Amino acid sequence: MTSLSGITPSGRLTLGNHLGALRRFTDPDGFYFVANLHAMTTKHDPRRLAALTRETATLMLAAGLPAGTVFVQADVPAHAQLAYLLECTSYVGELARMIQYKEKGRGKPMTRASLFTYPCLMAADILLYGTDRVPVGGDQDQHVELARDIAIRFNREYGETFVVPELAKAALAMRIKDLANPTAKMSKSAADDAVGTIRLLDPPDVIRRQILRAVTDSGTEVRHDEEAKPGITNLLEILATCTDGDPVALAAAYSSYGELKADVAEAVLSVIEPLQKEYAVLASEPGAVDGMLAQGRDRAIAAGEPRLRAAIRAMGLTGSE
Ligand code: AQP
Repeated sequence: MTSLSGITPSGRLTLGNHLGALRRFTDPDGFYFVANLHAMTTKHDPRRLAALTRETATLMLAAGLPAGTVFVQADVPAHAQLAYLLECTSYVGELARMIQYKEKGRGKPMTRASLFTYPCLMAADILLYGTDRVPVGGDQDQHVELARDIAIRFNREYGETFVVPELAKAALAMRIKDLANPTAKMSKSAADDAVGTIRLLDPPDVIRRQILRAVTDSGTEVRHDEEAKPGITNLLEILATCTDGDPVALAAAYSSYGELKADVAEAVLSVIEPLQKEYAVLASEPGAVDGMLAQGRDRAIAAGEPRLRAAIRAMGLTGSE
């Protein structure tokens, strides 16, 4: 089984990125990449993108992923090459139906073409490595379905080339919410100074303060209730995820919001501080990080190249026998 996942360097990584993704990247033979090509679907600043790409890659290594499993997407040209071939097999109609495009780009004159074709790049990411199961959150289901359709159509029209991936739904559809607005997802592209977003590399005292100031709900009872108590429910879910506990059972242990917040702060820091220590070590050894990323790049190139070549041949692009 091939496991593959990417993180877009569209902001400084958050607690949500760690609990929902990084921490779950556990396959020592997996392919984990910084999806920097995906970070250009909206206006971007090249220097900031380069800095965020490096920070994200270093955090992935700091989280314990072995050298050789982590790479930067743009370092592996096959992603963009295959994406173009897949664009040539996709229809404007199906891309126009993608919710993300409809919500973020349709009808706006300055929408980049790459926002429209982004699902083809995502299909290339998946299909290049023969990925059979794609573990993604609910908001990406539609894109994985499209990757399946593209693979099936390609195999039918040009011959058996791609593994058709299955959508692997997460057992717990985990969504860490913004601490200041607990009905919205915590997102890395929020403003840098957004108080509800916990950044993995913020100083511990800043993180503690943010948690102690998290928006709570009316009343005083600590209860897991998404509808009536979204703030407290979010804090319980963060605590449960950090301590491998059960959010509903954990609620019974608390008689005040203050006690709960204090424990959430300690639990979050017990997850984040070791990560920050490892990050500091790696950040002080840029040559070592370069070496690990080069290993990841070379392994990804070697793994992806045969399937790209097969697609090129199948589409009649070689010009030779
Ligand atoms: N709040 C969250 N709770 C749980 N998991 C989360 N992830 C992101 N936010 C949360 C998971 O992190 C990975 C990152 O994927 P991505 O970078 O391609 O994009 P995303 O899902 O759109 O992440 P963000 O942080 O919300 O970025 P922006 O603000 O750019 O849209 C995914 O596995 C995701 O499930």
